[in-house]
Amino acid sequence: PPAPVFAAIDIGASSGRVILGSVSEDGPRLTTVHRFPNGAQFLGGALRWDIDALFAEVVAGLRLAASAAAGSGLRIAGIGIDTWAVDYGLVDADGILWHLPFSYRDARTRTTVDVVHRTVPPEALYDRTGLQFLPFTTVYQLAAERSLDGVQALLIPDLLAYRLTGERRTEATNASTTGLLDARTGTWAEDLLDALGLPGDLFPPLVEPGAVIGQLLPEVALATGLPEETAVVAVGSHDTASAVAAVPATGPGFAYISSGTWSLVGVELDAPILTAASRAANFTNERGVDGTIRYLRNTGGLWLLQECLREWAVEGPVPDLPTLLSAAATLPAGGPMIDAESTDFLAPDGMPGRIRRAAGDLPTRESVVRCIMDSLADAYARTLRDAARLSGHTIDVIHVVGGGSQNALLCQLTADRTGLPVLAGPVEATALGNILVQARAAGLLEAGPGLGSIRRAAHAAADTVRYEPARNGALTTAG
Ligand code: ADP
Ligand code: LRH
Repeated sequence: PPAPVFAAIDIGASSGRVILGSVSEDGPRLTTVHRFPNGAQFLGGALRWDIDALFAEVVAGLRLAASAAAGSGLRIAGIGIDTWAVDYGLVDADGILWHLPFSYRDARTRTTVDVVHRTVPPEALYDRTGLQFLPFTTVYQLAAERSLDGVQALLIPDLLAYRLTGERRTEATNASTTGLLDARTGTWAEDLLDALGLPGDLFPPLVEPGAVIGQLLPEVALATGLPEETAVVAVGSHDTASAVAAVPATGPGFAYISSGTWSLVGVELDAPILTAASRAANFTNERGVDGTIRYLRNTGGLWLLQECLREWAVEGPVPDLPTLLSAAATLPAGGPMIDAESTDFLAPDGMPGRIRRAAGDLPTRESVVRCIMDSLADAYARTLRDAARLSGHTIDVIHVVGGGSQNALLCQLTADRTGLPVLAGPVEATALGNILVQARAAGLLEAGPGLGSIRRAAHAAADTVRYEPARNGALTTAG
C-alpha cells in the first residue's frame, strides 16, 4: 500500500499554510503545498475573520495536497487543523453560522469583562481555570453575545473540522483557552458555565489530540479529490500547543518562545500553578498535548511590527523586512522602549504613532523597529525570570520557534538580555507538532504518555541556529 503522509492545516493570525509531512526512521520531512495571507477585517461594523474565505483556502490547500501526495505515490492518512485560540463561531442545529466570527482584537469585550467579574470574581476564575487575564478570553466574548439560545460555540479549528466532516467536537488544548475549563481536571467547569448563565452544552464534547474527529463529507471529498475515508484527526488545535509540542528540546531545562503574531513565553510543567503570586504575575496555565501545562505569558509579539509595516506600506514603498531589521540592528543599544505586554497595543491601526507616543523620540522607521525589538527582548527576559521564580524551573536554554525565529536581531537581543543561549527554529514548529501528533496516533512514533517520541522526532528534523549571549547566567529560581 502507498506510504502514509499527513496534512497539517495551520492558520495563524497573519498567515495560513497547508503542509504535508511524512515520518520515517530519519525523522520527519515537511513540504509546504499552499500558503495564504490572513488577518482580521472590518466586516459588518466589527473586527472579524472571513471564515468562508479561510475555508476556501483550506479546500484549495487540501486539493493541492491530494495531488502532491498522489504524484509522489503517497496516501494522505490524516488531516489535522490548528489555528489561533479563543475565537469561535456560533452554529445552530441546522449548521447555520449565526455571524462571522469576531476577532479577539475587536473592542466589544471592553464592557463585558466587568460583567463577568461581577458574577465570578477574577480570583475565583483564576483558581478554577488558571488563565492569565486577557480581555479577549472566550468567556468575555461570550458575555457580549446577545443570545446563545439554540446555538453551539465552535472554536475556529473545530468550526473548520465541522465543515470538513459534519462532526462537532471541542479539542481539549484549545478548550483550555476559553476560560471555562477546569485547570486541575481538564474538563468543563460546569458550575462556572452555570453561574455565568451559559448553556451546559454550549460547547460540543471534548476530544483529546490523537483522536479521530470524523471522515470527509462527500462534497468535501469531491472538492478536494481526497477519498471520503480520509480522517480528520484532533491535534493540538491551539497553534501554540502544537508549536510547543514540537520544540526540539533535548533536556528538561528549557524555556520556549513561540514567536509569531504573539510571543508566547514560558516553560512546560506537569501541573498548573494557581497561586495568588502566579495570578499577580498574570501567568497562564494552558493545556498542551498529553496534559502538559504551558506556564506562560502572552507578550505583544510581532503584531507590533506587522502593524507598522502595514501602515508604512499604505504611505508608500517600504524596504522588505530583512532589510529593515538589518538597518535596525546597526542602531546603538539602549534606545527607548515600550511595554510590549501592554494592552495599549492590542487593537489595529495607528501603531507607529502609538509606539512613538509611548517611547518618545523615534526619528526613523528603523528606530521604531529597533524599539519594538528591544522592548520584546526586554519583555521576554522579564517573563522568563518570573516563570523561573514562580515555577522553580531552572532554564538553561531558550527555544524560539515560529516565523519570528528567523529574526536574527530579536534572537540575539533575547540571548543578551536573558544571558542564555537561544536555539532558533523550526520556523514551522506548529505544523510539525500538528503532523507529529497525527503520526504518533497512527503508530509511526512510540506512544505516549509524555512527549518524548514527538520531541525526539522534532529534534531530528530541526535545523536550529544558535545565538550565544553576550554574558552568561542561567535563569534559576533565584531569578
Ligand atoms: P502567525 O502564526 O501568528 O501568523 P508566524 O509564525 O507565521 O505568525 O510568524 C509571522 C512573523 O514572522 C512575521 O510577523 C514576521 O515578523 C516574522 N518573519 C517572517 N519571515 C521573516 C524573515 N524572513 N525574517 C524575519 N522575520 C520574519
Ligand atoms: C497565537 C495564539 C495565542 C493566543 C492568541 C489568541 O496564535 O493562539 O496562543 O493567546 O493567539
